[in-house]
Amino acid sequence: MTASLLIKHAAQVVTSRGASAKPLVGESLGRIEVIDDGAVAVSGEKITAVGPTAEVMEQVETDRQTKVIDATGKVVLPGLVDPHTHVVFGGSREHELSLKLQGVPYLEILARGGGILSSVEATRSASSDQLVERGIKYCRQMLVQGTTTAEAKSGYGLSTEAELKILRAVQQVAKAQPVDLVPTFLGAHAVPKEFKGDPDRYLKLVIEEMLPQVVEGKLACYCDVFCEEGVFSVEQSRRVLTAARAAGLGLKLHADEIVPLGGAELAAELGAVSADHLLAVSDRGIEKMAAAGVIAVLLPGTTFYLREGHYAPARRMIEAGVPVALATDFNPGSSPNNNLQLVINIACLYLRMTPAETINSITINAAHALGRAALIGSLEENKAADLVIFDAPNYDYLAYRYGTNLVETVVKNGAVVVEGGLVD
Ligand code: IZC
Ligand code: ZN
Repeated sequence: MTASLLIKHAAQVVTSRGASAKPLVGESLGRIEVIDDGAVAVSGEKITAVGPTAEVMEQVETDRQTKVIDATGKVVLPGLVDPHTHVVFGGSREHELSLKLQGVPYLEILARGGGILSSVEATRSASSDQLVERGIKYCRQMLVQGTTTAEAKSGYGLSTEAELKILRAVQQVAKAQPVDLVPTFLGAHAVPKEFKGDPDRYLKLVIEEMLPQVVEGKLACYCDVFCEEGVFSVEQSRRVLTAARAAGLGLKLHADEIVPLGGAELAAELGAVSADHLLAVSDRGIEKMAAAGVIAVLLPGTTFYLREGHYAPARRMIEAGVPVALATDFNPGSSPNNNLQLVINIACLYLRMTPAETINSITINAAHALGRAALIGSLEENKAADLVIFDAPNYDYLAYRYGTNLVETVVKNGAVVVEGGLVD
């Protein structure tokens, strides 16, 4: 078949291939296939060949329509996958920075009606068009930084109408720009002010009114709960997730971020796809996640930004055989960052992960955390042609440099969508 796109002579093509059936665990997380002087051939939306340039050139035909990119001196990676974001929201929370610097804790800001609840006010009062416009802007920022697929949670509506408005906005944002979005219903993100002091009455609304409409409208693939002290307990989280599972949604959980409540154990018990955060995870929680194959989606950018002091025990989890993925947690409060390259830096420095481990964690393992590993997350034949060319001589360089966007070219479904670091 004639190639529509050929990328050749890359200093390194990093494939993350061979793990589409199951996420990488243990030592395999640190193994990464690197092809020197590598090439990737694309036909239409799919990858048709990956290998050394000389071999790929023998296999594929080109014609005058083939777009050829010489990637000499550059690194090619699978399109990055961000498996935990809250990308659709109204307003912003820069005013909380000074409170934070005065030492007011994150959960205290929330208890005072700020934090998530202030974003809820701003999201409720935003029009659907405003949410879509902002969502598109944030997705374009992600794209120029190398992200080609991201999760998108609701959770700043906290009423049936506003939660549906967000999830419909997610659908529209996904249609309007190249980043694919995987929607998650997070109606149980906080107790809204109308239900203050009565979380159970609010959860009844989430389960009996919101969830059926979300499922009926095919507006989400996953359901998530913010299981945290002062937000929702393990028992309350179980109630929401059990109902969501019965309704056919996959499960995720904000687990053991600040207080060790047993979220990891709950995620394992319910067969969740992922448990996210996990700074305070117990040894038992780690064991149960490993046994159940629950992916730990670690969000070290949030730990950095909240100055939580200690990071998730990534090394212990990797050694115990828990599959690990990394994400930005992009949101207006605890992580106003949507750049996965920065997450690589923080994960290497503070989670003590190797550069190879971090790359597998934002490609193939992140794709598993979104149930999309059959289609994306690695460079191999027949997968979607999602890839990124970095202006970097090798993949270690991505972990070494920080604070500069090294992305030069992004390809989504076979189309060049970012060129010379700029959106096409
Ligand atoms: O708006 O603070 N942790 N949800 C759970 C968040 C952080 C987002 C926010
Ligand atoms: Zn989150």
